[in-house]
Amino acid sequence: MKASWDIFCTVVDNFGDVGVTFRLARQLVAEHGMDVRLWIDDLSAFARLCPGADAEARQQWREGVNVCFWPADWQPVEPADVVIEAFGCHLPPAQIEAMKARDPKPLWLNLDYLSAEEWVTGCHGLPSLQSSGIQKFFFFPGFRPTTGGLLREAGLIERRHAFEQDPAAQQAFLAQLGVYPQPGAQLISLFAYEHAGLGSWLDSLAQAGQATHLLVPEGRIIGDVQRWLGVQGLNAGALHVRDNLTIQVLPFVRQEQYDLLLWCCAFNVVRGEDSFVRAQWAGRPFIWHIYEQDDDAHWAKLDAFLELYLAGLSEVAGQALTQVWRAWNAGQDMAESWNTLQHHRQELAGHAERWCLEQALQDDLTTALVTFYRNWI
Ligand code: TRH
Repeated sequence: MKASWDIFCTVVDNFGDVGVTFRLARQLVAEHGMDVRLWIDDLSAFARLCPGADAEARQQWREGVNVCFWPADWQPVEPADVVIEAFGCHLPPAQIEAMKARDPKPLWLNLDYLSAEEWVTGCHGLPSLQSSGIQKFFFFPGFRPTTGGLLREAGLIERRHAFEQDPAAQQAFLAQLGVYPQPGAQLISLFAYEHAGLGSWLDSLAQAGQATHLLVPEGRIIGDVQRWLGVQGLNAGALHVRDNLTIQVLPFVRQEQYDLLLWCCAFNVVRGEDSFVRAQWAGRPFIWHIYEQDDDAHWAKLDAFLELYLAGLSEVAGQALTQVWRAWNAGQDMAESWNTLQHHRQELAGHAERWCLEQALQDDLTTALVTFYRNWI
């Protein structure tokens, strides 16, 4: 059943807000045949994620999605069948009036941030009556069956498995990025926020017995990398070798290519929300650099995820991973926790794949949204 969808996205900062909503919009179109308008208030973030996009256009079609600029001086438009406000962004009051006037009323959903906290299961899918007289439903992504699940495109895990079986495809992808690792070097990707202890981690990698080729997409961590290297102006393409560590800066690639990058690496450092989920679909051990919240609420989120994720790991491996994640997120020295973690890499690798397959048994978030709409009408 075809329906029209409006997704509203405010770019708070970085790429997560637009990354999640564009991924969702594309999947609604490609896999469910929906008509989707994606309203974004800052198209410059979108243009980074979607090369070729026009940061000035009021309206443009991208991968089947009608991408529209959401201006501050909003003029109401005919509302779609389903209206999603992403991450608690506030719909323009005039648009809410238009929704009120529509017959039939649209389904109004607030798509929340991802959290593994238990309270989410009790709130997922709950309605709340708004002063406009329309109900708004709260939709929570999550890791438990009683939540909305995670964004996952159809066939994603199968595509990853095929890529893993195809060294030529891996080499060709890396060559496209100008990456030619030494035989035997482990690949690690680093997409993180600023980290005061980063130098200690780079020291550990440089002094390790095994060679590491570290791939760093251009972004907020570059300043810390520069400081450690004692250089300035690191740009995409830069390559520096210190002892057993090669550091290479990569351009920001499109979302599909970022997946391939994660799949090529033995270990990934990710952040925010969307790259955090992609690292899990990559089935590799990873560090999550969580988005820091003013009231320190992120620590409860980190611990809630670890509690779920560590189930099935040996106690020592679980402790080692917890220490690495906590030290990273506190900006602390990484040497001791990282070196301890190396004893558990094999166990962590098996566990990451099992976790991925287990999570993939659940309906993906987009399917869950479509099902919610079908059950609502
Ligand atoms: O960029 P993030 O830190 O985004 C966010 C925002 O800060 C947001 O306000 C906050 O709410 C949220 O985190 C928790 O991290 P995230 O979510 O991982 O988004 C990054 C996106 O960029 C993701 O869609 C993957 C994509 N990406 C690429 O497409 N190419 C790349 O080369 C890289 C490194 C990332």
